[in-house]
Amino acid sequence: MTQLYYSPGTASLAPHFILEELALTYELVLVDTSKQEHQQTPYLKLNPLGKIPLFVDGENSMTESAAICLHICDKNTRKTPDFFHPAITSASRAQLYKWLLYLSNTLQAELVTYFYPDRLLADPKLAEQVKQSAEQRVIPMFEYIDQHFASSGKPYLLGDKVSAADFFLFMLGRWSRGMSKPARDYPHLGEFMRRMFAKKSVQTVFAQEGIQAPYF
Ligand SMILES: N[C@@H](CCC(=O)N[C@@H](CS)C(=O)NCC(=O)O)C(=O)O
Repeated sequence: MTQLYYSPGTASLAPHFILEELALTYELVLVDTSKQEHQQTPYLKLNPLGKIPLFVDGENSMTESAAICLHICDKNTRKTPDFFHPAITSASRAQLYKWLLYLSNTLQAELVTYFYPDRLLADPKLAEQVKQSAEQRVIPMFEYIDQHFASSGKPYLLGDKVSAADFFLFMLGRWSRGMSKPARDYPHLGEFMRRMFAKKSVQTVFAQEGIQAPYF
């Protein structure tokens, strides 16, 4: 059986959503960050980076949330008609790569700065300023995504069906909930957030991880 090492609400959320959406059998393993378990030897032996998530699939043990999402979909989506995992070399597959890499390289990276500004600084007094500037840089990213939904007129990033990129975006949009302009406040992106929140898989994952309101 596959195992997802998770901590509630973190970057493990996107693969967790997808495992549920695809109705797969998997084991959830809690890494208690409040006890610093991610920095202790038993977990570091599995994942020397000390980051969450970690996905174990037999002999294959892997990190990187977006890569885990792709791997799960590559192995499991052939018989799930409501979930869109485009064929390799198709135009939609290219768009899937584009969105997952844009989201993880650009938006996720900025959100990490927003949450951990002190890690960039020798002088912690500047942390609030760094956090606020990260928040400002997220605005044009959300505007770009909002505009994509406006111009495509489609409910999901790749069109009419949900894909891995949508679960990844929902996870990141949720992380913005404490910002002055969170994802939920953009007209089209906000609709997307509400659409994703209504999914049974998302509700199940929130319940499993003990996540409570405000959800996004
Ligand atoms: N690029 C990695 C980032 C993983 C990451 O930074 N995870 C955070 C949780 S969202 C973490 O482990 N934080 C604990 C720490 O940095 O001490 C991914 O997307 O999987």
